[in-house]
Amino acid sequence: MKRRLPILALAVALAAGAAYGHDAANGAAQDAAHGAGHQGAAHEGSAPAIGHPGDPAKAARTIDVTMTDAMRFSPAVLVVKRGETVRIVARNEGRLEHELVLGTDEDLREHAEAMRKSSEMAHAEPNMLRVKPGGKAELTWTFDQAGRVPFACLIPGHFEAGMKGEVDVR
Ligand SMILES: [Cu+2]
Repeated sequence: MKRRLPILALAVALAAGAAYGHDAANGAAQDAAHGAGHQGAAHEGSAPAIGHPGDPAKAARTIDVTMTDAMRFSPAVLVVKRGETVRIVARNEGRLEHELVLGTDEDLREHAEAMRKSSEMAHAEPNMLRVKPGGKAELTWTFDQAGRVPFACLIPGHFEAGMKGEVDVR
């Protein structure tokens, strides 16, 4: 098993490159962030961009997302207004567990890597939800800045299969 990890990591790196390669500017930013990543705070410069946990009482609306064993979110692009607090309700229509994690591309990649090293890694953070087959879960988030906020299912194999989407903050 251990011998396979570098190959998996490479495959994921390639997949991530393919998935995000269309955005050259973003790719350059990621490269820059990667280069600077070990100088200090790992999330410096990236954390504020995705927003922060929202107060459920202030959620202006609910966005429904479905998750499937085809390793897709539907819709894959969620449009919100800058500053808006929304409740994201995810329904799992598959027979596998799925999750939805908000984060920068870099954060998601790092998190996916950690998940592969410890697939039973238990975690519960405000920026994520995990849904059992046939179930639903929700999170409330405030999107502070215009731009794209990626999200993905980081269960091993799912991220690599393209189970990702983004919030388009306008
Ligand atoms: Cu999944």
